[in-house]
Amino acid sequence: MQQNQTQTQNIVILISGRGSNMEAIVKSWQHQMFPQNTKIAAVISNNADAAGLNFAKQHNIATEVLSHKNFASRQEYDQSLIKIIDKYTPKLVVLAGFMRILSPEFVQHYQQRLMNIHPSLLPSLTGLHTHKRAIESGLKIHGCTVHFVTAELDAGPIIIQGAVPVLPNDNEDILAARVLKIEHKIYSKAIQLFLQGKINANSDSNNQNADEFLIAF
Ligand code: NHR
Ligand code: GAR
Repeated sequence: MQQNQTQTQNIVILISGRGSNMEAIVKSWQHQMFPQNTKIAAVISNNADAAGLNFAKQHNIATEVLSHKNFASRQEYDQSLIKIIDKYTPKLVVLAGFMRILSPEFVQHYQQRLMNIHPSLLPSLTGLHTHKRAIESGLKIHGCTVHFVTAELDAGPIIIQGAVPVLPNDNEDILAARVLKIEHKIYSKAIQLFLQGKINANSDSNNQNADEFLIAF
């Protein structure tokens, strides 16, 4: 037990592009928002051109690229991805703008320790192009959700949500930027709660932290 408490809690972050959520998490780590024994062990991308890889390198975080284009099936890709991720013995795997749907086998392997951020107030607006759809459907409130990942897309247990208004002159980009600012806050908060042992993927007791679970701006 003693050993468990002092053992490093490794985080592996998966990205596909810009990586601004990953940056926000790295900055939170540098500002010691997470328990002392936390380490951001690696940033992994399916896309060699992901801008976020440069930021990770500059911060001396290990980076890896595994392109899905070289694989015949999703299952084979996911098995190779698992091998790379597991080199870093993660306590938590974080999807931060990772744009590949993950197979049930992958999700099972990281059961209870796989998180995603989705740019909508789930269960509304699952899938892609959420900001456009929020505007088109006339929503007045929109936002983002951190959830544990299950095999069913965007349907795993919700950890924390942040809400923003949709304003009359919004377009997709303006709204996306307003939501993104909140994403950067709630993702670190969710990771903090998890690494502090305050939440898990199958507990109603998550609600005991309810005041920390909804952030509105
Ligand atoms: N995997 C599972 N099993 N469950 C979830 O909830 C997942 C997931 C993988 C990624 C992030 C996600 C989101 O929050 C996520 C959640 C990509 C797609 C997608 O359609 C959908 C949802 C999410 C990420 N991807 C296409 C694909 O064929 C590729 C699109 C592209 O390359 O631009 O994988 O919304
Ligand atoms: C974020 O808005 C994230 O919520 C969204 O992509 C953006 C990635 O930005 N994720 C999805 O749409 C998942 N389907 P980032 O690379 O700057 O973190």
